[in-house]
Amino acid sequence: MCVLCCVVFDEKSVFVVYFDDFFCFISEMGGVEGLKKEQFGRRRRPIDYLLHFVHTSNTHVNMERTYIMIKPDGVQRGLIHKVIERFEQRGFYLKAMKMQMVTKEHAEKHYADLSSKPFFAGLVTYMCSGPVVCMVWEGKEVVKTGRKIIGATNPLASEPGSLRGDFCIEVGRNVIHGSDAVESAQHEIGLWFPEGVCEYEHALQKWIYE
Ligand code: DAT
Ligand code: MG
Repeated sequence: MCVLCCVVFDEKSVFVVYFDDFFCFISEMGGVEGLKKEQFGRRRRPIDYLLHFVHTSNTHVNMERTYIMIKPDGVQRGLIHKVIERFEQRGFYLKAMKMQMVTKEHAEKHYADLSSKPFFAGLVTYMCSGPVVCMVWEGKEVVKTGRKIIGATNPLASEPGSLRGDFCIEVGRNVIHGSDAVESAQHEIGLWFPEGVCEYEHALQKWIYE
């Protein structure tokens, strides 16, 4: 077996491609899960697989991930499907999802940057008042676009057509959370999904991205 090439997508993702007459292996180096290996049969030439991998890779340079959370009021009001629909129909990929109760400590960590605000205690109580639905969505500029889909913090200032603009009135019952920057998204995804997200091939990639 010999090394075909080494592809560096960003500082977190280095892929080494090995091949021989029979198989092509893609090894992800430095990932938390260790070696990720995929095996392909005789009929697929390694170079075809490499091109396919580059085109469909979820570590494509323009791809981002954001942390989206349906808050307890959104869950109780039956708005889970509305949130998923808006992100899914736009062409973003769902990478992780779970429902859970939130502990006070976890809510305080999530909103740590707001700890000095007078509404902080009420915000934490609200976040712990029922289950939330936690999600990771992926796509080109999904952080910024996700914020547009969600709308302004104060629902009364949110445009109709945004989730907050369509489904709520009060800032303290604004249905949904979305990361506000790529860095905060990375931090929040780590906080809510320490187990990692679901890595899979996106069948519609070439119909959504050129
Ligand atoms: P966003 O959720 O749009 O990112 P944020 O991060 O500034 O807004 O605040 C987090 C949450 O805190 C927000 O969704 C609702 C609550 N909040 C913000 N400002 C508030 C205020 N002035 N009074 C009451 N709750 C507020
Ligand atoms: Mg925020």
